[in-house]
Amino acid sequence: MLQEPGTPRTSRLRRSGPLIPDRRARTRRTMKLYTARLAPNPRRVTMFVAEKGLADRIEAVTLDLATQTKTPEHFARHPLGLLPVLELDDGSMLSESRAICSYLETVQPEPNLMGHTADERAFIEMYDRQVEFALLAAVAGWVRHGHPGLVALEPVQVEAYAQLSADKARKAADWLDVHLSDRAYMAGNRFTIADITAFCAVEFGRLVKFKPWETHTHIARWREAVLARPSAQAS
Ligand SMILES: N[C@@H](CCC(=O)N[C@@H](CS)C(=O)NCC(=O)O)C(=O)O
Repeated sequence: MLQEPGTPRTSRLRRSGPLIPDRRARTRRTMKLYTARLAPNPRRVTMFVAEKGLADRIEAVTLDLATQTKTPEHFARHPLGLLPVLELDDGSMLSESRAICSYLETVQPEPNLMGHTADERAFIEMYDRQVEFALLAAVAGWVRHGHPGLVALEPVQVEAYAQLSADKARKAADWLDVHLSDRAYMAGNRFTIADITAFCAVEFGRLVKFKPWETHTHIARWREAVLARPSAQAS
């Protein structure tokens, strides 16, 4: 809440902590990215970090999704016990892949991955969210309910839900292929965050043998271009 200059903070606010931590009041230290192998959301951020050339400035801490995310230590970082989490240099914990990327885009504006102008920013966000909700969510449902290795995260795996998610993922791939038929990348002629989200979703599907690039030519051409980027190899 905005306050008049000089207005003291209420004791209630002081007890629960400010919504946005006062970054000036703390000492600076290296940022840490809590991440996990193979998981698509942590990979989105790892790829984003690599594209920004920030890997040397952020320490990666790899946790085991099955055994190290529902612990008191990790609940202190993320109330739902999920990954990724970026620990900022003031010690505050930022989660949600897109929020982490927005923060990093501001800290390191170039190369631009989220848009310069109002139009660019809005359309890149639109594609990023479409791909997150239509493709990544479907692939995640399919893998979590259809792959035996995910039983630690999804103790009651529902076969029907895996099938429903598989159908949705295939439909999303059909849409993606048409979408990519007249453009090099998700948002036009340059690589953006929307390509990172789409790529991480498609690659995660390999766990259930979902390989839309084998049947969809535009996805195949686009995937080759993304695979060739150092960030794809580094994540
Ligand atoms: N909306 C969150 C999703 C985070 C999420 O669901 N992460 C998964 C890995 S991809 C996770 O931590 N899963 C652990 C669990 O479900 O217990 C984001 O964008 O970061």
